[in-house]
Amino acid sequence: MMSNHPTDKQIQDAYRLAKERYAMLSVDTEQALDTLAHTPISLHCWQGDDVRGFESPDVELGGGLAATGNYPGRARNANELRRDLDKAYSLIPGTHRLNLHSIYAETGGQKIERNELGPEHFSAWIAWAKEKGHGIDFNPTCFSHPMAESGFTLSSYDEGIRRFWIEHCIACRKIGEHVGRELGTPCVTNIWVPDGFKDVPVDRKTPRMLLKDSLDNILAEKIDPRYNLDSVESKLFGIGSESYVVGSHEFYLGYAIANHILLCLDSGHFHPTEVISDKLSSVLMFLDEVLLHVSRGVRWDSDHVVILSDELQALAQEIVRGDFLPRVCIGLDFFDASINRVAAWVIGARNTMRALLMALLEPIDHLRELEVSGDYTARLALLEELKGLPFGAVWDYFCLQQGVPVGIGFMDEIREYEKRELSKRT
Ligand code: RNT
Ligand code: ZN
Repeated sequence: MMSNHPTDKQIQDAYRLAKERYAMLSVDTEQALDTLAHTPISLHCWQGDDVRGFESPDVELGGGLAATGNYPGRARNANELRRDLDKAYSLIPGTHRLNLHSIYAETGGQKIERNELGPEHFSAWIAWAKEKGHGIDFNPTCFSHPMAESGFTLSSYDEGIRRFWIEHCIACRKIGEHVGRELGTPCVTNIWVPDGFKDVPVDRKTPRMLLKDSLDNILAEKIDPRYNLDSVESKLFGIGSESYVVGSHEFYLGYAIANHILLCLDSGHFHPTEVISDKLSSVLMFLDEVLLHVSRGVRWDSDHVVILSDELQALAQEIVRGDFLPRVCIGLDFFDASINRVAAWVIGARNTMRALLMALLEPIDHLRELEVSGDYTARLALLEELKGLPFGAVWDYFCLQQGVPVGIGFMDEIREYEKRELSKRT
């Protein structure tokens, strides 16, 4: 009987042919794989537990976010979450980063207010990351908290509330600095706040002035960019903030440019037919670096698991064609509680890498020549032809080379892990 999975020899043979095929177009597959192997993806810890964190076992997700589904196996503590992440990383080729939220602090059962968090509350995460070779990125958590109940945090009309969240964000930057210093790779600390109105406001200006003032306070202290990089994430609307979001795209684009910080583009945070792929070459004209939250909205900012869609490919193409890889920090942001959560990470991360590989295998110089010379017929013909080239053989070989399961083989391990570990969590 034929085995379900290809043998190493089959993978190597297919790769050899694919390599020759790409070489005919002057595409160097070895170079593409080398670049891919050095491109980290920041895995968002919050897919593992439906954005709950460890502050309290009966926390309710706020900020207009929603993780729907009740698939068994959610991580209930830091050790479970790290174990799940270890499993996920072991099924994704390459070495990747971890994106942490402040609610994943380990305080030894003690209640520590968010504005009092310090690096010591993340020492286990840092030790684990050091051991496994992961960089860490960080996020203040300005939601799921009594002080965020009104729907406003950094732009609240209440000075006490504003102060609390300013202090929290300052604490987070310091944690980011510590993390970056410890791990020898800068930590991107990304600020997203849910602030906005359900119904049409009469004053769109004042909350934005307040947000700007809060950010100025948060960023007042300079931190060495070798350790911490600051980023701000915009949004169009959320549940409960359908009519107005203080931190809109224009607001943060302006803020990031004026203050030389990173802008975070989340693929789910724009109008349903608006895409972030087209924004990269514009914003990178004026910004040194951007952060991506690769996500997938379905009809709204629903944070579905990333699939190998046309838009994901367009995004990867823009990054690669523009030589932007060193200036784009790639992170994932989705939370699906209706499927195996470890598989969700693996599927989303592998798809993001597959899209990057497809982009790295383009004969970009030739395509550009066609465009510059005005031969749009040949450009279209070649672009369409490329879709049928054996990129899958190159991807399989990469997985083999990196020591992770080839193809759907990763699902065997997911099933085994579910049986051994996830199903025991009730
Ligand atoms: C919310 C933003 C934000 C969050 C995480 C949990 O709409 O996308 O990035 O998803 O901070
Ligand atoms: Zn996001």
